[in-house]
Amino acid sequence: PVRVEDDRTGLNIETLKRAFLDNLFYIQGKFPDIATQNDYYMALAYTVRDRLLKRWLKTAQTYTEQGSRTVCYLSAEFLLGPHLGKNLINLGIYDDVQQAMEELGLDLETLLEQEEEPGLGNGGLGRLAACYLDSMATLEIPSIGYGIRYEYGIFEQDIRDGWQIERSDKWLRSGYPWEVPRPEWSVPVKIGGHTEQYTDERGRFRVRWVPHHVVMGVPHDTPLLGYQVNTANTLRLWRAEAAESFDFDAFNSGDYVGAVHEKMVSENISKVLYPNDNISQGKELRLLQQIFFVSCSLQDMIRIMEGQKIPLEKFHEKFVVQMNDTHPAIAVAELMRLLIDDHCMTWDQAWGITTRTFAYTNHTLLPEALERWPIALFKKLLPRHLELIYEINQRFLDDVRIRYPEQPQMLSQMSIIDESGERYVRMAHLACVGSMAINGVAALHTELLKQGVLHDFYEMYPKKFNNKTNGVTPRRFMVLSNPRLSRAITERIGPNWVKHLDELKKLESYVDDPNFRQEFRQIKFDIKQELATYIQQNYGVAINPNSLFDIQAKRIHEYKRQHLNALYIVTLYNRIKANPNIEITPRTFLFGGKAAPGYYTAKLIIKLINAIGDVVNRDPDVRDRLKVLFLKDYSVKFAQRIYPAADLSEQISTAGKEASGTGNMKFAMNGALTIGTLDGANIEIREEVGEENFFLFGMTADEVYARKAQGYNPYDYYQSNSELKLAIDRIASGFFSHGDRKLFQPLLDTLMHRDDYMLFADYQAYIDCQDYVGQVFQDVDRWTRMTILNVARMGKFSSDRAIRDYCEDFWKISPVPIEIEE
Ligand code: 26M
Repeated sequence: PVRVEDDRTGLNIETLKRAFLDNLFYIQGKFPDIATQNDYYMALAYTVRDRLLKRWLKTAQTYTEQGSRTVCYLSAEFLLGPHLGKNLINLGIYDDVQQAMEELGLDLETLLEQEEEPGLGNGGLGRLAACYLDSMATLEIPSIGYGIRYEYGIFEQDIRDGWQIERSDKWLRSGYPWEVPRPEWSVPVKIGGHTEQYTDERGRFRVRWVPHHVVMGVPHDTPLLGYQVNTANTLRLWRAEAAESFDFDAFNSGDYVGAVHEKMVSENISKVLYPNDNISQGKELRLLQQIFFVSCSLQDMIRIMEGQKIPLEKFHEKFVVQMNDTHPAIAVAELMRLLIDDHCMTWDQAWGITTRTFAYTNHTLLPEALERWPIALFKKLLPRHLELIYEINQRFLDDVRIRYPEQPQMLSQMSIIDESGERYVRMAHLACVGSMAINGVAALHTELLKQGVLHDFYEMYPKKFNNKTNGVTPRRFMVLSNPRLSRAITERIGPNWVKHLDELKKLESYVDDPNFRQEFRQIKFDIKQELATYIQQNYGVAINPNSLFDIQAKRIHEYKRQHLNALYIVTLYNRIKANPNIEITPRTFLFGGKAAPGYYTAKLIIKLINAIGDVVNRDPDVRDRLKVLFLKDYSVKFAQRIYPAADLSEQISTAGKEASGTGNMKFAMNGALTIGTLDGANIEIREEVGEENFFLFGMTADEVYARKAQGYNPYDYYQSNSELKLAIDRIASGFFSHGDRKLFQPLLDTLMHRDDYMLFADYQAYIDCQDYVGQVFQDVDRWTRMTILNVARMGKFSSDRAIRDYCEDFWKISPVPIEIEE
């Protein structure tokens, strides 16, 4: 082979070193003497990218030649995390690259640290999309992820004086080696204006949409390589750009500055990720983002079909389109528009295709998160879509009328248009009507959907409903993030577990093996010590690696109840103050997570945790038995360090509120035990690991509803529970706020008089359970046994299992292996 060829594909250590130095010179334009760590990171990233390319192109070529059926995963968010380490793992060259770097006097860990992750998501929903893309590639499932290339991802979080401060996330600042722009496949997206009816040359009734303006979507592609396979699928993210010719020639000739302003407005569409998680605000720009990426993606699918000479009538045979929540649900109307207006299909033909194409995943039951758009806004931005939605709705309501002739209230309940007050388009209803399949993300969640928010749709279309319990990728969240644990596992049961996570079961036979138990404990201890060093260096707080590391890392939300955790800390502190010699298990409470910038109560919870930490960490009476830290700027990168260091995973949402949770899975896979409610996937985790290996507390979802129905009065709990009263009073007294009694009053008032998330009702159960956790932790043998069994029994929660289920049940897609001749 030619020398150049070999440098870009070869995997042996000498070649890797040569290729790396070559990229340092020709891409970064640096000699080793003057190169920064970032230059070295970039050189290595390009070296890895070169090795992805032949697999990526071969994958694309194979899919094109075979005209493979393809999953299109539509998501407003993809929270990928850093690429470099994952690609080294998936290529199987992590150790060799580590050695190559060492031989060049560099430290791979340091280079991996350089990578700025694309934070193009808020939390669970975006991260789930990323895990699913990893599993689809690993399972050799043809797939395309479609989304938005936000210029600013999720904000960077800083903590000042205990408060969250947001800084913009300039993730593209130092260059991003993992994408390839494809301007030649740009597509136009129409916005605003009006519609006109006309009769075409063949005498057919048609509608023409005359937009107010047009925005271009420019695809930026990232290859996503699977684990130990040649499959590298594509993540295609759209960047908004002004349609030059449109603005400059047709309309604004003469008004140059006006035209540039238009350009700016167009490019705003992909400027920033909305930092809300589980709350929808009905902002115009957000609706523009949705139609933008959905229209680009559907047009792209049509282009792909045309390229493969597949007739459009077979759209639903070529593609299945999975909608990640309702954020892309406008796709139902957009596909209808493309098929009818642009490709001349009849209504019935277009509807037949549409309803065989889409599937919809619901991720939340919280009413404030259900998306609805004011009709007026819809009409202004998407006049043609509104007409189509009215038509879809009318035909749908005809079916409802036939199904429920005696129940006229069903019409208003199920209508895609909410007409109870100001009129809205209900996106979940549109998604349900337009999809062949509807799923929740954990068994309980799916049941609650069927009983609650989507009950009427379940009655009408029972066969569409389906549960798909979430999963996470063991490549990133075990092999990459916890190499020592992974090696210890592989030494015992071989390497197959990485692709077949059920094989972790084989670890059960080592649960009494003193050797394995010792190694398991040692690994956890060493990782805790490393985190302790990091915390000492970055926060100046000394923490004891022998203490119980009790971690809650997730978005800050009242329903997730970080403040319940805080109440336990205050309770422990009160016990120590009352009796300084009391025996308690030393604990380190760690928190991480971002609050939506406009969510005042969530920000106050962050302040509360920091305020408690400031007092507790310095109080000599505590004698280092408690430490409380809020770790700033929680991200995928940081999550990978946190999970392996945890002893206890806090999954304490009010039952019925957390659709699934996925952090719960990542902690447990890394040998943490869970303290949790019967909510989301916790239920299934507990079922798998065994109830004796899970710390359960609190009301069930049914009990929550029943208690609310009875009339819940949190104040009664406050008055009758002395420890609870003491904890609340301590906070209210200004003890943690330099005497300021007002600071936490809004939070305490809500708790005492509303307590929507029922912290007080669960308080005692939580305290008791936490005390019990503390006791069990003292019994090292028992604890170790429990953690090993947790790891051994987590097989179900691989995203590979989830993806296989999606494939079998509604995608109807099987693997397409990619052959590469060496
Ligand atoms: C909506 C409108 C405007 C701006 C933002 C949004 C929005 C963004 C993200 C709404 C919800 C968003 O995410 C919700 C989410 O992350 N849900 C979580 O999904 C996980 C994966 O299924 C589950 O594990 C979590 O339980 C669920 O909370």
